[in-house]
Amino acid sequence: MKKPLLLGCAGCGSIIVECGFNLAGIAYDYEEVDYSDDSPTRPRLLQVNPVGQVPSLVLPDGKVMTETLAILHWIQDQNPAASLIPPPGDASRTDFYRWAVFLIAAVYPTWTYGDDGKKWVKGDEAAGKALRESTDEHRKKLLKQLEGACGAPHFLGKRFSAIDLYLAAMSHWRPGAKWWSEEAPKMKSAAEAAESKPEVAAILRRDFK
Ligand SMILES: N[C@@H](CCC(=O)N[C@@H](CS)C(=O)NCC(=O)O)C(=O)O
Repeated sequence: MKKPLLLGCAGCGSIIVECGFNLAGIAYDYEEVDYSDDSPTRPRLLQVNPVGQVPSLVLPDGKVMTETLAILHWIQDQNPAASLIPPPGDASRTDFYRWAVFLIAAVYPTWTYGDDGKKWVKGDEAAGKALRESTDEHRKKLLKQLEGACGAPHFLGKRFSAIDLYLAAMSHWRPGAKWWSEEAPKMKSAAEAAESKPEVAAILRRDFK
């Protein structure tokens, strides 16, 4: 049977989706791409996703899906036993929606616009550096707000969810593990609980040595 094809890059947001596939027991094909402007694989990525972002997923019927949260919903639909999204009627579902969307709509873009800041300010190195610094600071505020909402042992409390996969991946990105341990210890624990799952560890240990 044809498998979904995931375009991703090591250590990027595509690992969130890889963990989701593993937890749902769904096999997928993988194609490594580099989204940088001068990369030889960028044209291929743009062909699939005009925004030039990973993850980008080609479904078995040829349809394209982008956006981590949309893809995680698709994975959950393929295997309703996967514990990525609290089912309808579950008390934690409203919190899941609020904070999962907060992660992708508020937190994730702080890397998108800060990673290579000069790209968004017509190549101006100094303005790019300032953009990176301000988005890095803004992210810390957002993460602290999330920390205030974080339960134990998982973000939603007793229930593991895809939010913990975001935390597991993002805790390896700026501002890094030391900041998370000191400033967001509850979320660091939830990230570690996710990372202790073999399906998640296999991906994270592959990319973050
Ligand atoms: N909203 C997207 C964000 C994806 C994203 O920003 N991916 C990063 C890599 S971690 C990327 O492709 N960055 C390149 C760019 O935005 O140009 C999602 O949730 O999938």
